[in-house]
Amino acid sequence: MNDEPERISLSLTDVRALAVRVLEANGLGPAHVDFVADTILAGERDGCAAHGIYRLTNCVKTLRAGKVNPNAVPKELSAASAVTRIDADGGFAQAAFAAGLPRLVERTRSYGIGILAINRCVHFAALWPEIEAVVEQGLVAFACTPSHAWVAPAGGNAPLFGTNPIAFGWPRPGEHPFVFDFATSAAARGEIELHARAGKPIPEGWAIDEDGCSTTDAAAGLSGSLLTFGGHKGSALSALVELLAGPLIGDMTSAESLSYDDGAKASPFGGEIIIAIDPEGVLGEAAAAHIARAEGLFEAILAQGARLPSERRYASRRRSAVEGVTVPKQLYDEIVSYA
Ligand code: NDP
Ligand code: PYC
Repeated sequence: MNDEPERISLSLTDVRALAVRVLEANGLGPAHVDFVADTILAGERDGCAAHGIYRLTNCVKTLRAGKVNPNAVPKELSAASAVTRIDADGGFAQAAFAAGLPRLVERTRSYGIGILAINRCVHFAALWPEIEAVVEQGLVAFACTPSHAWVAPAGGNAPLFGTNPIAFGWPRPGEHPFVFDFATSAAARGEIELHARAGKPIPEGWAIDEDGCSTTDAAAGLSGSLLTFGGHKGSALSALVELLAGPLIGDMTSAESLSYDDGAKASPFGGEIIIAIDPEGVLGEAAAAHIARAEGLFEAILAQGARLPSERRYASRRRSAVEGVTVPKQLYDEIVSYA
């Protein structure tokens, strides 16, 4: 007997149209709908189940709880250095990123390095869309954002850190960029939520229950604490995310974001930092030769039979452009009911 849940097929056009319908029905303003729908589409298209149409459930919860400004107007706060600061006005992060990107690129080309600090935004998504947009300009990119306090520090037993993703991108001539993007928890919370929905156990090492005991029960892990990846190493990186995208840019930590949430279970609220580096700003005319030389590193990784991060995602992107995607019918029906 096949106990896998029923799935339905959707074209990418269907996915985007569904996202637009749900977002509009829940009051998201016209200046934001396309940005958010594109992010939902990109996640589903690239096979990121926890950050595709499933995210519409969080977007709707956040809109209905009044924890996002549906008509936010991002504003530039500073204009005179390598640092671009955008106040997202309490809106979803996508419009604020779009508002800041041209300035980030211009400043990075002028100074060799640039920072885009986005304040007061709701970030519900993966970071690789931001990374890809920066790397498309020939720049090296790093990004991170805190989330809600769901993760215990290594050696601790109660939630303090967010799932705190870090992402990095490197331009590759004639190839998709080298991009990695991962939570500093052993797995993203969205991934564990999907296990809980499907009634599937999670691997040991992802979470502890409310009593601090190791658990493979996804629901018990969600109400307890998630764990960092790599023990003290992931824990330190998670602290780095809290600091760089929190106090350094004058914004909230994950604990402050959860407190601001006040039980609404909305998406995290706070800051995101994106750092861009122009290889030409570092090396001048020699940059192209060194970027080409970096290809040897990727070839050596592949020569061992290992794969590059994002390879699975790019393959999914190619496949879904032809075949569309399949999503669990129960999730699809739930999302349709929000429209
Ligand atoms: P994964 O552990 O699934 O993957 C993380 C990265 O590792 C991806 O770049 C992935 O590439 C790569 N990778 C996975 N397996 C291999 C392998 N065998 N060899 C080489 N590379 C590999 O991600 P997480 O669960 O940690 O995070 C998922 C998403 O959740 C991220 O996009 C993150 O931004 C998002 N997130 C967002 C948060 C927010 O607050 N906005 C909070 C937490 C997470 P590939 O995709 O090709 O498999
Ligand atoms: O999966 O941990 C997560 C997450 C938090 C915000 C967006 N995704």
